[in-house]
Amino acid sequence: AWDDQYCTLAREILDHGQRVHNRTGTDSIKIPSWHFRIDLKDGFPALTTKQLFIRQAVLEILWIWQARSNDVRWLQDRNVHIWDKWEINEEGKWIDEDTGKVLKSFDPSFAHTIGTAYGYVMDKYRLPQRLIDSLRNDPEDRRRVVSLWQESELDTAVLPPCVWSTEWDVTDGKLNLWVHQRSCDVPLGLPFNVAQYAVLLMMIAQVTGLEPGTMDWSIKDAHIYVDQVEGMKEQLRRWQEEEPKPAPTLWIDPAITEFEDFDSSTACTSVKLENYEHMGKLRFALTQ
Ligand code: UFP
Repeated sequence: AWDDQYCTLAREILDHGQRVHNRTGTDSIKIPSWHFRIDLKDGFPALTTKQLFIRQAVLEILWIWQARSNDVRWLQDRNVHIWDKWEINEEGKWIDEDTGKVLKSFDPSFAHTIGTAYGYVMDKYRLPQRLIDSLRNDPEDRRRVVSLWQESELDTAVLPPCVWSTEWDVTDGKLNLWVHQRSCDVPLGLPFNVAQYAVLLMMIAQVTGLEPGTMDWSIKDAHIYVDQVEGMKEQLRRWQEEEPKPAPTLWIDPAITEFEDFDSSTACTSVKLENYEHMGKLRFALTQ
């Protein structure tokens, strides 16, 4: 189960990780790399040892892949505030929330965006359309790499992409995905990232007439920030001591045949997490 894979990684970091400094000023405990595989036939990967807020995760992936936007107001308009700390201000500055110091300067035309990252790159290189065209017209293709890591865009981005590339193949009518994450906040980022790419895999499979298959996930620098350790220990306690919950399923509106038609309004009505039992919320610090 996904909770087992997830908690095994967290256990490994706490037991064998190294405490290190990093640019955020909050130390992390890290391991160099990790890999797991999720088969969508085993249910939807929403953690049950902690409540997942799927609406925000789905809207973020639609912001990047469907709206192909870098504008943080798009998310704020839908009551999603996960990118607020990285929003470039009116003067073109990205500001440290605690000290008020300028962390990076941009052309003021980038106001209210995250610079040339994520949705900006998706749009500039027309990556989603190329992927869908290839899946529909050339299922045997072995060149389906979608890379957000574009060297020439990095200097003008607030943050280089964390989940930075995906590879897609079709085997026996199934769409399989490989995700590369260069840096992984295991308590906050990973449950969110896994769920949103699972949703994306199911959406892309539906509009290309394929079955969702497996999702491989490879991580460099898997870490837990030191101010997240207590929360993580509580989650591991739930995993070991409480009765496991069954994996939920994800309903996707079967009438939708084009990726553009998935609902990206605040209500996010095209997908619904069903039979989701979980052990309740856990709060973790979000490091800027
Ligand atoms: N991070 C994730 N997933 C994401 C995202 C950020 O885990 O989707 F956008 C975390 C990883 C790291 C921090 O803790 O955000 C990015 O910092 P850095 O660029 O120094 O790796």
